[in-house]
Amino acid sequence: MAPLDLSSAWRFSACPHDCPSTCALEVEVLDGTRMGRVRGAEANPYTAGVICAKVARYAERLTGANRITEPLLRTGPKGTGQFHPISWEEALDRATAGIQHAITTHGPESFWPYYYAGTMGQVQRDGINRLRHVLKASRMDKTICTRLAETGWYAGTGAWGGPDSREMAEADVILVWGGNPVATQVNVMTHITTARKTRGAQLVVIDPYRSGTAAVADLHLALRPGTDDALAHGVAHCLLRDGLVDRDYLAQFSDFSPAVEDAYRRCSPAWAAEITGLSVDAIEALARLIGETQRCYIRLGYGLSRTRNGANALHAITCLPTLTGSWRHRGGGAFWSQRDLYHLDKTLVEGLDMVDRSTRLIDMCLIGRALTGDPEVLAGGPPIQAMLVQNTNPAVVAPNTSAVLAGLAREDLFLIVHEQVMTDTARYADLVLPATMFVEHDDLYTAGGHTHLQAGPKLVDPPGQCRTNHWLINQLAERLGVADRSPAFTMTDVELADATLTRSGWGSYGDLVAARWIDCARSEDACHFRAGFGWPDGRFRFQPDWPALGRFGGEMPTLPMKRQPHKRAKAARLC
Ligand SMILES: Nc1nc2c(c(=O)[nH]1)N[C@H]1C(S)=C(S)[C@@H](COP(=O)(O)OP(=O)(O)OC[C@H]3O[C@@H](n4cnc5c(=O)[nH]c(N)nc54)[C@H](O)[C@@H]3O)O[C@H]1N2
Ligand SMILES: Nc1nc2c(c(=O)[nH]1)N[C@H]1C(S)=C(S)[C@@H](COP(=O)(O)OP(=O)(O)OC[C@H]3O[C@@H](n4cnc5c(=O)[nH]c(N)nc54)[C@H](O)[C@@H]3O)O[C@H]1N2
Ligand code: SF4
Ligand SMILES: [Mo]
Repeated sequence: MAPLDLSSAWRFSACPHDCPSTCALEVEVLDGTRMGRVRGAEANPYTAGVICAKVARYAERLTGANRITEPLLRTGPKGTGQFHPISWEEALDRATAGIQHAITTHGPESFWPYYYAGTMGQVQRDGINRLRHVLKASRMDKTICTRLAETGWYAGTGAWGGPDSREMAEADVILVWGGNPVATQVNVMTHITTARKTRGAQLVVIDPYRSGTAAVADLHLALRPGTDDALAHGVAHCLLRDGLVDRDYLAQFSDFSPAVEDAYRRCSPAWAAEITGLSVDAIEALARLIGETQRCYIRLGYGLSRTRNGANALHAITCLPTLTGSWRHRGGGAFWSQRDLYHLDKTLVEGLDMVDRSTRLIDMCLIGRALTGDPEVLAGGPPIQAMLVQNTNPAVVAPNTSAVLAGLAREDLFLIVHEQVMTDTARYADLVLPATMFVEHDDLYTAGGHTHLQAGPKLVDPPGQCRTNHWLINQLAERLGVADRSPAFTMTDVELADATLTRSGWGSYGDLVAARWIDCARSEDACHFRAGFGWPDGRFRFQPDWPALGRFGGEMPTLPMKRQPHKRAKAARLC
């Protein structure tokens, strides 16, 4: 890779958004100080020069009227957004006093640091956990986006990787199942378009809704929401009935058994049609397409995480390439995320050596019930009295909005929101603190949708008094008297990025900035599970050990056809 050309107005970065594409970016820096245009890196084989419209116009976000550029103190009732500016010194004093008061009066678990993935930067996103763990504050179960999908994927494969997403360009059939990449990760469409142009590949979309992706597909199967497991079982039935399965592959690489086969025998296309609302013909046609195409690439989306039945559905879908043996073919198999390629040692960033598992764990999706004092969610512990929110906007994105808003409006809750813009959540804060945007700080980025580890160096100075997440966490640690508990509390963000990379065997941060990215892809054999799946015996699990995968695993079906009970909301909350 060519070294960084400092004379150029075009510099390099990575998109920080919670989007599996994690695009390699080229950012124009005007006069050495201002952000100009943004474009996708042509040289990155996944980004391939394409980015979405919103990030192409990012400079507007940096300088938008909604940008917060100074610390703000609440002056009116909660939620009304009335604030007046204060100095950082006063803001830090007040933040420290508010957290300290909660800890003194109700114990450390009454402080609940709350975050998500507004930035996907490994240093800026996850450092809040370092403060949490050193204080023994309440822990947070990260359930809002991927939990069901990840559990369902892992249940069968025992691994977090899968066939390289660039191979979509070499597939003959691409099934986009529970995703809408036209809107949510445009780069998937780049590689699908290549396959369609060069190989005449067919695009099939399985989605209850006629999404933008469904609208451009060759075939759209609009099943009822939450019925994907039944569709997959119906397809499996046809594959077995019509001799389209690879018996040798099943024997060598899975736990396939007469009991599983017998269960599939009861999942006729008529049975699946009744549940999914699709026609028997459509299910039969899908089965033929999957059974007769070696290079059938199933791109799984996060939409399957949006239903109670999501983990079960995702697992049922991954059974299909196992039945046909298509996992082993280039351009074949199924793919959800490459998340485990990067093996980053996050001990320093997250304070993993300070975790106390006896501290209370609260499900982030239940923030409404937690803040309104539900004893079950509070697990018999103290009420939440203080929160620090970074990288998320729960007033809008968390379920049970009315309870969330009632909780955020509590007069006795001390709420600190560190934000780039005035969000609905920030409007409820006692203190709003101004945060940097990605080109204003240094960070490291891994990708779920592809295989590159990237650097995102600081390119311009932040406006006003915006400060990084890392800086704020370290300032609070110092004032709360715990900064001596981890070296990370006194490192700069560059030092922490550097130490994290070096400890993980990826070289220095400076090297990564110069190289722009490292392609961490595994060998083709490994990502196609050609020597076996992730479990110790190398066999894909048609019958997962659900209880070993999470708290509610005992309620999951043990055989195809026994569908997950829909009335039990808890059953879906695994892990
Ligand atoms: N109704 C509905 N609700 C949903 C979903 C849905 O589809 N519909 N999707 C769900 C899913 S999948 C997810 S992942 C969640 C996402 O929900 P959120 O995590 O809330 O989503 P984002 O908008 O990505 O990020 C939130 C905030 O982070 C801030 N931010 C970005 N970078 C930084 C930074 O460096 N520092 C600080 N301090 N702040 C920063 C942004 O300004 C933004 O306001 O929503 C979930 N909720
Ligand atoms: N522009 C934009 N891009 C984004 C985001 C954003 O806010 N805006 N958010 C980012 C985040 S945090 C995430 S997690 C990803 C999510 O991106 P995707 O993986 O595309 O997931 P979703 O958009 O949640 O849902 C995709 C599709 O799943 C369908 N779906 C819902 N229920 C079911 C079901 O039961 N079965 C099936 N088969 N389909 C179902 C929905 O109709 C939807 O069209 O996008 C990221 N990209
Ligand atoms: S497609 Fe996703 S990763 Fe790429 S620029 Fe847009 S938000 Fe960022
Ligand atoms: Mo998400």
